[in-house]
Amino acid sequence: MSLENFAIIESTLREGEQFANAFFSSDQKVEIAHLLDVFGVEYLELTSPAASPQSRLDCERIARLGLKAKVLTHVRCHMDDAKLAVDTGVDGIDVVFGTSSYLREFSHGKDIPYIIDHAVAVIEFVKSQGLQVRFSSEDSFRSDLVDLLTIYRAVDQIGVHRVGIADTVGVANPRQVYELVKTLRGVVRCDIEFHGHNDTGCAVANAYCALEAGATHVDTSVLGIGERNGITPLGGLVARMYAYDAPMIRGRYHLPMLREVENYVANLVNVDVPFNNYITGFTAFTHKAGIHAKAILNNPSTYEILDPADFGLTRYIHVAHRLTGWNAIKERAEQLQLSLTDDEIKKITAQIKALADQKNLSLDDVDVLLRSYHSQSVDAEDRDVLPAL
Ligand code: HCA
Ligand code: CU
Repeated sequence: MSLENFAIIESTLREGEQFANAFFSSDQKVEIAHLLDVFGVEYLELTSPAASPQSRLDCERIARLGLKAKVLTHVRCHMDDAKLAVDTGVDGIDVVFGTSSYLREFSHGKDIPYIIDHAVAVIEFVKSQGLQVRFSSEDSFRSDLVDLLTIYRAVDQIGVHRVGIADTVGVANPRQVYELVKTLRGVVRCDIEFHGHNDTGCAVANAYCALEAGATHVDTSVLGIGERNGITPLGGLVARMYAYDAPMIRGRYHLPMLREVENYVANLVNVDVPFNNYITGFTAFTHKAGIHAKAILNNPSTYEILDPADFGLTRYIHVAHRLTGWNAIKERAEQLQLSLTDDEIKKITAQIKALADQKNLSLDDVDVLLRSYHSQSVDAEDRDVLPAL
């Protein structure tokens, strides 16, 4: 079943290059490729060698790195581009054609028999060179279903390795993705890839539903960077799949690398990792309300489906606010190695809540209170044991 056998096609070096702020030097591309390879993605997809002379050189360079990940490049469904791509030494070629009525009318103006003829010629050529080949239709969700299935059936019959469904404009919802992939699963024998844009925030859910319906490959990019607001983010897909089967994801990927590759890419494209980012956002493992903090201290699974330690991260219990509880304050006192009775902790907690009603407290404010309470109680004990002078 695909949910266990899925593979990631990491497209930061192709779709990600289409992000507004992206410019990757050759060395930076190599570094991204290495980081993603150590993380363990199964495929890397690179910008077409037809895009520019440097893009061609970069394809050749990355294809020669000897990475564990298979290296793919992404080209239009043209024989000239396919020849250029084969010559770069990559492991496989992803070809794409626009099949939607919009693209057929306003972009390339080609009809379905023309698309099939070209696809068949390009696929047969790439296969004859001993490379893997995938055929995908741009804007699949606004393509006519009969057209789409006719094209996919034709390319499947000549032995394409994968067909791709692309939600180019981010219009699809999870149920539509499920239905289209399920229908396609009944028509082709080859693998099925899903590429989803995130314009309406469905890219992770759509990718997951594609896998549930029988897709085998999902396209991602680091932090989701790509055209407009991008595609399924690598971290988001990993979080989703971890929630499905944590041991499988822990076994397959070197999870602590996620933050490193995200920070590296964020810095290159001049963006901050969002506060609410999957896994690595700065509040992703912060617990605040007293009830949450108490339960988390007893058993982290109460409010965490992802274990931060698996990603080389730590949880944080936010104690300095009016929603706090005495269990959280007690934990803080223990961290500071201040021994206070439960009654004392409860009194301090009440004081913290009263103060936090007046102003935004810092952890320092809490620590000062805990320390001064502690030293008062130690003084009091000393007075009790010392003989009065
Ligand atoms: C684009 C092309 C693409 C290709 C996806 C694919 C898309 O519009 O830039 O090859 O499956 O979103 O359709 O990224
Ligand atoms: Cu895209």
